[in-house]
Amino acid sequence: MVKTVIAKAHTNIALVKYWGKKDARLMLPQNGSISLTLDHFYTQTSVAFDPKLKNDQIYFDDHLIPAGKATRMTKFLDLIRQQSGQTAPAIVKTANHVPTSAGLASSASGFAALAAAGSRAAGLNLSPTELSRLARRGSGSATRSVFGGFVEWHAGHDDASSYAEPLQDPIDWDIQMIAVVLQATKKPISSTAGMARVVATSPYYSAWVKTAHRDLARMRKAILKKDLNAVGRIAETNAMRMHALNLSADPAFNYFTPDTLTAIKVVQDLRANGINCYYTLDAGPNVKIICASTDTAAIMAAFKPYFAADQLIVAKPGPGITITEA
Ligand code: 2P0
Repeated sequence: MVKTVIAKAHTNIALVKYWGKKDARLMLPQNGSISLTLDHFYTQTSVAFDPKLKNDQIYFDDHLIPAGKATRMTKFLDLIRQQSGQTAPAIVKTANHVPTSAGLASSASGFAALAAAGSRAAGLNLSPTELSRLARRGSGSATRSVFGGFVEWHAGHDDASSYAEPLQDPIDWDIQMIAVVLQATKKPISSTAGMARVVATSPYYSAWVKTAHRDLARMRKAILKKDLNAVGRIAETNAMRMHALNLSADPAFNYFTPDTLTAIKVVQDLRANGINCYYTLDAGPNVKIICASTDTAAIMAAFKPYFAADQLIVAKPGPGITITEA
């Protein structure tokens, strides 16, 4: 009988970023990273291996993706088949639960959900660490989406040693993110290609790796002390250093839009006025504000002259992956 397995994985936002690989095949990062898993944005994916199928069939939001347009996912299914001995093609149905056109749909939640549903459907019963290692082969940031709360991905030096584990979950103190969703423009360069260019051409890359190690140690302490200001300060500086790498690449690139800079300025002004909030940015124009829930109203009010209310989405810390068999 064909077994269908459904997995739900939440996206995560890095507070100390992953930006560069030392092994592209094994997806080993140059440095470790720390993230916060969010409750608001997630991917739900079902997988069934069925010998009656001729090829893998992949549906995104009920639309069948034409063969050849989902090679990253079919290659990942090949990896699951290789690990499990399963030989049948798979039917995959996946849906991203993010606000329409938020641009926050992420390979992190996507590959974490596919790893969990796919491995179980293929007959594997992986431990959380093994699942994190498998998700890593799909997309680096997916390594962390296996877990909830604050999560650290240990860079490691080979396939066995590069995995994530929870740093703090559940989180019993007041920290959240507000995503500022900006007009989507065409991404100048994918994350995968952007980070590869940076590693190959930025003269500052070795300084990044050095400061990232320092940031990891400081971030672990800040999380342990439940110190919002320290978490925010370290995350903000780390994010801007990541973007400085992009500006220092050859050829240079960046993910900012004019609205990105407006949102950053609003956060800086709020802070100058005594509201403890900080920003971080990933490989896109959206700004994520790190703050306490008690400051939500003040932050919303400050953004109101510049952005519509529906461009601001409050996200709380979210849970780790869940797997169910249909
Ligand atoms: C992160 N980002 O740590 C960093 C910060 C974006 C900025 O991981 O090539 O989709 O699939 O491993 O994970 C986005 O890149 O790249 C990312 P691949 P991924 O969250």
